Amino acid sequence: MIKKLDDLVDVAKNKTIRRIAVAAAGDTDVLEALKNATEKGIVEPVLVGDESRIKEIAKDIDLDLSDIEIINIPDKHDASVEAVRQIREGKAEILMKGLVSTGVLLKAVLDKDHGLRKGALLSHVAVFETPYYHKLLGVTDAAMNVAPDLLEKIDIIKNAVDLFHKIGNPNPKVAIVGSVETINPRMEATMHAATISMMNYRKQITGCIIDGPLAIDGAVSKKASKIKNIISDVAGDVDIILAPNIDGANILYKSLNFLGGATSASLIMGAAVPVVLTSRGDAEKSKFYSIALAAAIN
Ligand code: COD
Repeated sequence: MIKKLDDLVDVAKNKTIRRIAVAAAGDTDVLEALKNATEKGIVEPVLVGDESRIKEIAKDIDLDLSDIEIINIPDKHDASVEAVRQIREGKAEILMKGLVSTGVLLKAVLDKDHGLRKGALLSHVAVFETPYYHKLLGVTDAAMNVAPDLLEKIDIIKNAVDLFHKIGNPNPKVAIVGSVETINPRMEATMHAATISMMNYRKQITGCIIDGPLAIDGAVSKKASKIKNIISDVAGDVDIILAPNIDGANILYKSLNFLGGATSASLIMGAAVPVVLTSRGDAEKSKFYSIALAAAIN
């Protein structure tokens, strides 16, 4: 089982080198992360974007472009469409977001005729390593599904569980979190949590152990769950946190990174290939680990 983000690098190194198509690649952090991943023999980039800007940055960061393909498309929308086309034509096996807004790239990915949908719901999963938690911690969905309904939450859990299976955890513990541990019919998230937990208990959702509603303290801390008298296989030992909506997940994601001393790796799951989708504020290291995660599971 993968215990640290560095382990992802070792797994990825032992696989065939993956080609990664980067949409709007003219960004210093993105090119730094790709340089690092290329030097470690994890990926082979295809850079789609503004060629003169890419060359300028490459010079600044000492990135050797002689063996790297560049497709000169300065427009960010068109660059996203082309990067997706590279995947569809089998020229690359991982897609990465560069300096383009999440919405623009995701629309290219979701395009009915020319995108990368395979029938499943697509969702974002982030995996964190923090000194304040005893193992890797998944958080979903901080970047794609804005206000998931009950069925979408089940699909979001399945995508996160699929990712954890792929990194060697055969039965991850999932906490559906909100503000309370009790069911309040006025709080829809608690009704969703109770329904999904019972579906898991009745084996309608398998491959994981789900409990909710839980508040975040009980989910991550054995001590807090004891004080609150919560009897649960998940409480204090959670692997994956499902937030009630994009705001909750995004606040948790950024709090872990900016206040919780965490480093993360994140992907969009559920598409034909993994999509590396980090936010502009993420550190280069997180972008690098996201590439390693995509290569490790692909
Ligand atoms: N999985 C699969 N299919 C989807 C999904 C999904 N998650 N979302 C939409 N679709 C399909 C729909 O069924 C439809 O067929 C088509 O795609 C278009 O759907 P719309 O009109 O609802 O979606 P869009 O194109 O307007 O927007 C989709 C986005 C993902 C861009 C949108 O949901 C969005 O903006 N999400 C938040 C992105 C964001 O701002 N993140 C910020 C944090 S970094």
